Amino acid sequence: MDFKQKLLRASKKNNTLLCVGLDIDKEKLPRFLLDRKEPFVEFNKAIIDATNDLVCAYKLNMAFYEILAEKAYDVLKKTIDHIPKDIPVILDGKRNDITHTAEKYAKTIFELFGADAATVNPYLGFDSIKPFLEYKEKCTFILCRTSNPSAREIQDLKINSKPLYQIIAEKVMEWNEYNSNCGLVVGATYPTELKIIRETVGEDLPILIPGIGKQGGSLEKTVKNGTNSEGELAIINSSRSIIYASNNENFAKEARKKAIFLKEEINRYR
Ligand code: NUP
Repeated sequence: MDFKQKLLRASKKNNTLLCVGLDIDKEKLPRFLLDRKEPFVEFNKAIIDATNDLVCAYKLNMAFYEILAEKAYDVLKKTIDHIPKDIPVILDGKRNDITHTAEKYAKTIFELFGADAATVNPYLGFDSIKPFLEYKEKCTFILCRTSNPSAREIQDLKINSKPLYQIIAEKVMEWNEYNSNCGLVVGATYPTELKIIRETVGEDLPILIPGIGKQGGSLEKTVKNGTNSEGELAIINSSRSIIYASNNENFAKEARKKAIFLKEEINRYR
């Protein structure tokens, strides 16, 4: 089963477009967990157990793991191993390079960690992304319009009167013919651009959409502009507002409540 099939199955089974972001952070973790032997693994397992019937995917940003130094890969691997096998895992590293280096990044993400999807940067062009696309059953999400305030600085630059982010979307459609395993990353904080991008790429491309919750993206516009005509293939990520809903003993229960709320809000607009 390839990524898109796995995503659509999980999404249908749980009736959801919600992706929970497991961005662990010592500063935000419930204090009482810090005395435990494996606080981060324990935290992630509790969040996964409390939310896996509400999500279509989990996303782990590598930054929050690598900062754990020698424990990083252990926590990352144990977390991924705990995620039910029918739910896709996106490893968000935005890392690619010249071909022979990119091959190592792709191998680490897809083989060592067994993730179902990765995020990469389009700036280096096709040969930096091709090693990821060689994994035919996996998905490679290419940054198109990021959610941060300075995104306009580069991504709105016009070439022959077309903004760069739109050119990237068109380019990815060319790259995608290789194996049909590309997706795009588009921030919820830019709903107008999200609409243009969905129109540009059509019905079949999954779009990973971070930026709701703490970053302030509109949920209604995200759903309406980011899904295809069947209300599918938008993966709407929320990290901090779900996993840090509470930092008490009841943190997992509160995360579940927040995830239910977001899942239902999203479904209202589908
Ligand atoms: O454009 C992007 N914006 C963004 O926030 C691309 C991303 N990959 N992200 C990531 O999504 C970000 O690094 C973090 O892991 C997550 C958003 O987290 P939160 O704002 O929901 O807490």
